[in-house]
Amino acid sequence: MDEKRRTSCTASQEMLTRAACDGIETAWDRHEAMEPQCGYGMLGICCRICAMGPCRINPFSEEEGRGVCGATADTIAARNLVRMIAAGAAAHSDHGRDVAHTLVLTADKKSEGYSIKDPVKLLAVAKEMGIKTGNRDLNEIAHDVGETAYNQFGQQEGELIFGHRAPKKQQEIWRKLNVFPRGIDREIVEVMHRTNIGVDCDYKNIIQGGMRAALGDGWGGSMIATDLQDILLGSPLPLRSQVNLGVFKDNTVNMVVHGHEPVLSDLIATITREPEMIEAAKEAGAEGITVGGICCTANEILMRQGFPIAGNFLQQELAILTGAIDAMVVDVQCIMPNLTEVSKRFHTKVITTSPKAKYPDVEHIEFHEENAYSTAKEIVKTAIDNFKNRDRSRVQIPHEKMDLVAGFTAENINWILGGKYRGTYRPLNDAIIAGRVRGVAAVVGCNNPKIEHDTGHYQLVKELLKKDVLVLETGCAAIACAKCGMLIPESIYEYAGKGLRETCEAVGIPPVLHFGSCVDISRLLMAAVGVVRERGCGDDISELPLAAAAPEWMSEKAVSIGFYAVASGIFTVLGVPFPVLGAPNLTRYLTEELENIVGARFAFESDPVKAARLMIEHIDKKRVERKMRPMLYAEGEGQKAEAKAEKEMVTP
Ligand code: SF4
Ligand code: MSK
Repeated sequence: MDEKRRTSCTASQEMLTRAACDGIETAWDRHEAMEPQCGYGMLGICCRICAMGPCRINPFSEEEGRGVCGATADTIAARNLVRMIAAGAAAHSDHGRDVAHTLVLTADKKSEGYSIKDPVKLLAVAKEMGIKTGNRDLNEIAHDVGETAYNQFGQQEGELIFGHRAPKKQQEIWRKLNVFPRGIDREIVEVMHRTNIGVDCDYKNIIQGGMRAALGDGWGGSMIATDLQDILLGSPLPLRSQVNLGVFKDNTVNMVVHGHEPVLSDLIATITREPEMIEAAKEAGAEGITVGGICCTANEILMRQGFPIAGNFLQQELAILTGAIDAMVVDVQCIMPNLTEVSKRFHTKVITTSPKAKYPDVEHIEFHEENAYSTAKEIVKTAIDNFKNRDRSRVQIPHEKMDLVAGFTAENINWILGGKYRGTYRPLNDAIIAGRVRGVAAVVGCNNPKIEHDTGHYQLVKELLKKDVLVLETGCAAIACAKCGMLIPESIYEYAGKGLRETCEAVGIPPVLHFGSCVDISRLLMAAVGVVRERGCGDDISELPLAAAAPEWMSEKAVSIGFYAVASGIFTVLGVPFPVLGAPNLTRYLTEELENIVGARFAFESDPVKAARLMIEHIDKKRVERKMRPMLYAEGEGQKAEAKAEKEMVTP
């Protein structure tokens, strides 16, 4: 086994070596053991939707293959794909629903430990929802906002409120295509219905249904999650913190919070700073409490409170391998079942908290808003109590940790760009139009052992920065680039082309902006809306010099995100192809024809540098279409930056 081919993160390499020595299996081992993976599955041409199957289509046959019912490869692959959208949209949206529930309980004074932390955003969202504000009590308004958001899930007819935030031109496209989501749950249910045996078998129509469900995620469930979390937990502001496994200390109680929903982890993190808990940790022989996050729960508590990040998706097992984790508290999504097995080899307590996600033989401390503070305290105490069981001779914490700046939002970037008294995207639009900044890229998504860990993100972003593209990130992509030192303002000297460097220097921002968790991709949509509204770069999102990528995606949620991005007009490159390549017409539809329908399409490219070039080509095409100036500085300027970066930078 060569750890260096598995990950470019040296902290992870160290833990993989340890795992190999101790005979502990990780996702990489299991992925290798799984090879060769099922070709039918990868091509998307197996179907087990009904009991006449499973059916599979021979991709090498000259004749068109059909399942027992007569379904073709295009029908089968399209059905499989949109079922992935439905599952992904359901996950994001259920997250949003839970936050709406917490907001209502808080407004009704039935929750413990929460309050309205951002009244300004509350009033803004209330106004958008048509809720009276005036002299009304904030809690009354919050109740109505929570209820209105709640009702968006079950709405049967009409259009989702936040869909009206999209540029008018895009909304018109959605109406014409009949993909403007009516209600969040309704579109998910309809996808499940349409993909039953013997319902929808026109792959284009199946994709239309999937797109509608995905838009209900991006402009519905995810956006509700983001906005209501800001109201409840506070809107982020830029802050500095640290990232990678080296954030843990051998003399503190170490807790990992992992998953996606921050309502509990935000409280847990807050409580670890309370004097009573610090005292309890000291009594247990520790010098304090360290909380490090994994996956998007990490991004949430980083964005709002500055808690450090321990790692991204593929580092969850590795965190336990440090031997220094006293408790790993998980909520929902992206939690590997194998954590239980790794934890058995150390003293680490894995604690599940959601009634929706239990693991066999794992301690379950169930979270309910009504006693959230008490539950959070109980969990912190459990971690403190477990500190005494740590075997110090087995502690091996990698040294690697890196500074990062996070906390950007569509709202605060407005003020950062425009200045204290004039919130505006004008300086960004002007920099794009003048050819200082080539365009903007959104780089998001997971890790996947099929792609060298973090390298997909790092190489792609490095190429974009060199060519003066401003990068906005969320999720595990942001964590990967943060570990490489790209999320600090100083990184402009190592990575950015001259025009981008000048722009970031003038404003004082890093060239890669951390916009939060996966549901916060809704913030990226709103940033794109901000650029459209500022005028000059395009009249809808599809006209902007903007592209997106998910170089290492793995989750069904990423399929939903990809579809709402494309349906919103954003060209999207995927490092791992959708499982559709066995369906030629569907593949052509997704990667070519969609552009003439919604203004954007997908591309599949596993080489991150080639993927970045596809994005740059797209951005350049949009610049030409808008008759923008050629780039201000010759290519050579950026190349010099890259040479310098390669000489000086050691990838952590
Ligand atoms: Fe086979 Fe058709 Fe049933 Fe799918 S729906 S398993 S293709 S018979
Ligand atoms: S956590 S969905 S692995 S980005 Fe949002 Fe990371 Fe992907 Fe989970």
